[in-house]
Amino acid sequence: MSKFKRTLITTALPYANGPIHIGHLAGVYVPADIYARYLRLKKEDVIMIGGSDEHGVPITIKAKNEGVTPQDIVDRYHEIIKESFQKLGISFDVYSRTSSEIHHETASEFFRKLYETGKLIEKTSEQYFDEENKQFLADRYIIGTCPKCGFEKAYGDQCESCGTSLSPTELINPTSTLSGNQPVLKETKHWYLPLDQYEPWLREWILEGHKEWKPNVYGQVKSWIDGGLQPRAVTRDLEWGVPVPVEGIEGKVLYVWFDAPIGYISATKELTPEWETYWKDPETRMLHFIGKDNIVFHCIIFPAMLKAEGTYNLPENVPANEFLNLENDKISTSRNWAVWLHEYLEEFPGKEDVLKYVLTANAPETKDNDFTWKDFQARNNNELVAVLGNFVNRALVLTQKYYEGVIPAAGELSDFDKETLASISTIKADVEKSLDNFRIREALKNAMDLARLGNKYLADEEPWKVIKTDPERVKTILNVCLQVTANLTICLEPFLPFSMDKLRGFLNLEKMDWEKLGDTALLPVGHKVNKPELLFEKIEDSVIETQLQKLEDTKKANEMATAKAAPAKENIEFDDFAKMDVRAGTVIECEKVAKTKKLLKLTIDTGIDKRTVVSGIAEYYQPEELIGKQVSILVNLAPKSLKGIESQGMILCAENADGTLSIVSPDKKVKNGSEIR
Ligand code: B3M
Ligand code: ZN
Repeated sequence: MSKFKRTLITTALPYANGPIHIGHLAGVYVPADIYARYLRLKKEDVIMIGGSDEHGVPITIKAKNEGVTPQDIVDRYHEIIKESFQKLGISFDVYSRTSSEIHHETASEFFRKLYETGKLIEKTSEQYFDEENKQFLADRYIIGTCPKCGFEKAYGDQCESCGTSLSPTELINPTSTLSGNQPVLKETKHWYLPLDQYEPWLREWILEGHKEWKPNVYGQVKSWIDGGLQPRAVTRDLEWGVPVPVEGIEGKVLYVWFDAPIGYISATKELTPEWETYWKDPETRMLHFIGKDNIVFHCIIFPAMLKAEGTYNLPENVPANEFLNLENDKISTSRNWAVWLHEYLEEFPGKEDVLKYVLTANAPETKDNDFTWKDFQARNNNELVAVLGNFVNRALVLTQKYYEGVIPAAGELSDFDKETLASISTIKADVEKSLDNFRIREALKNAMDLARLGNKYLADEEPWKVIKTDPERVKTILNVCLQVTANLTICLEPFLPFSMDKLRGFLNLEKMDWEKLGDTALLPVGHKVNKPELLFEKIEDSVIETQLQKLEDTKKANEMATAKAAPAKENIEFDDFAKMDVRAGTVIECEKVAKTKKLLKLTIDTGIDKRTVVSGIAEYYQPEELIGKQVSILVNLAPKSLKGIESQGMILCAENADGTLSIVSPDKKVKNGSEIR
């Protein structure tokens, strides 16, 4: 690890205003976890930091909407998030939270130091104020028309329709979401970090000094710097957050993006009294694992804060990922378009590693990527089950069958045996190279090559055939297979920790260090292995269909929520309306029309007569449930033949926003034939 003695891994602190979804996992926590596990396996000094980001305006808005306190909101989600991470096996050394006392102290102290050493600029500016509620409005509390695209509900900081970032004074017709009134501009004092002053230093440190950073990260940083940096306010007029620690200042808190990254420091303090070694010793290497929307904060603003403070290390690398989409659509909390971790854990018990595997195999490392349930199923069935599981299972079952589970001694090795065993070290080097360069997806592929190698070796050697002609040779074949299997428990440990634990159980083997990977005598002759179970299970189509149906339902619900009623038709006279003869009638017979999906044939007692009507409601009603039901029927509609049946009237239905039909019935039972008008 060259000039470094230890590694501090930070993972973006998720906002505690909603649960974790696969986008968070693929972007940040799964790759960070793999990397941390890898370093631990190499016996390096590493800690992995996590925690909930519990400040910020969206949390206060959610609290207001639910009529609870912001603390209630963050208490709720912090627990959900923490528990789901733990169940997935994300191996934080500490999972802290920014509403904690230690964090408030740490963040205040950090601010005070910048304030006292003159690193902040004090500036008074005009900001929107809600006179009814007597408070300054956070950007998110102001909506108005976007000056770029005309969308009427753009926020003070961003238009969600066209994506432009805005400042509140750019909005046309600004409105306070608290009172619904037009806010007024009023003077307020804030503290700013003069980012412009750090520009030359940032250029040198990153643009010159860190050309090795991922192109997506480097490119974004460069365009921010080239665009010109402006002083950035680090305080806000709000109640919820870390109070500004300046005498006589009230009703102001630290900007959430000022306090949140300091949360990494607070969490380290919570973890260990040695926290300063991890933050200040130049022999510590700091890595920030984040998603691409956090790049500017971790590569420009937080480093400028650290530089201003003066005693801290700077990040050595920021391996940020791009975004993961879900079934070709952007993951969105507000539209509920996501696979939620806590739901996955309930619906797929024992399949924690499968999710991590798929998210890694398909990680959005260099570009946005798409998660689909079909791909999830295919990767499980064709890779984890058919390659890894299959190889391991055959090797172990044959060992039981031929040698009662005792590792046989190898005879003389063939060239192919030697080549196979030698490949383990090559694969080890490949995995290391990929991981060392944060190419986690490639590293997983390299590691799986070992399973592919074993599987191919077994298929080529066919011990189940050789046993009939040359039983001595089979001992060698299985010894080779078992050594490969034992090596797999090391090679795949960072990626599939639960499964490798299980596999070590089958092999009756202790956990081994990375250093052992490549050793071709991990299982001594005479060692007894246990009876194996299946390492992975096939995922059936029906399971995937259930998930797709769930997403389909979400889509429908979203369409319903956003659907607008059609505008009213042109006016008519009462006489026009009176031409329609609508009556209450009762269904006395009902059946499906053969060879159609949509049609029902009904016999209706209209009070005038008993007549046949064909109606397109078969997808929404079972014939049995309609018998005896009173409906509204248009009785003077000219008869029409449908599928050879004459339909004498029409049953009135309300068409829902999603196109489904609902029969309109008299609210109380009335005499058949009653006129409806
Ligand atoms: N809470 C933003 C996010 O979840 C944020 C990260 C803070 S890291 C210090 O995108
Ligand atoms: Zn817009």
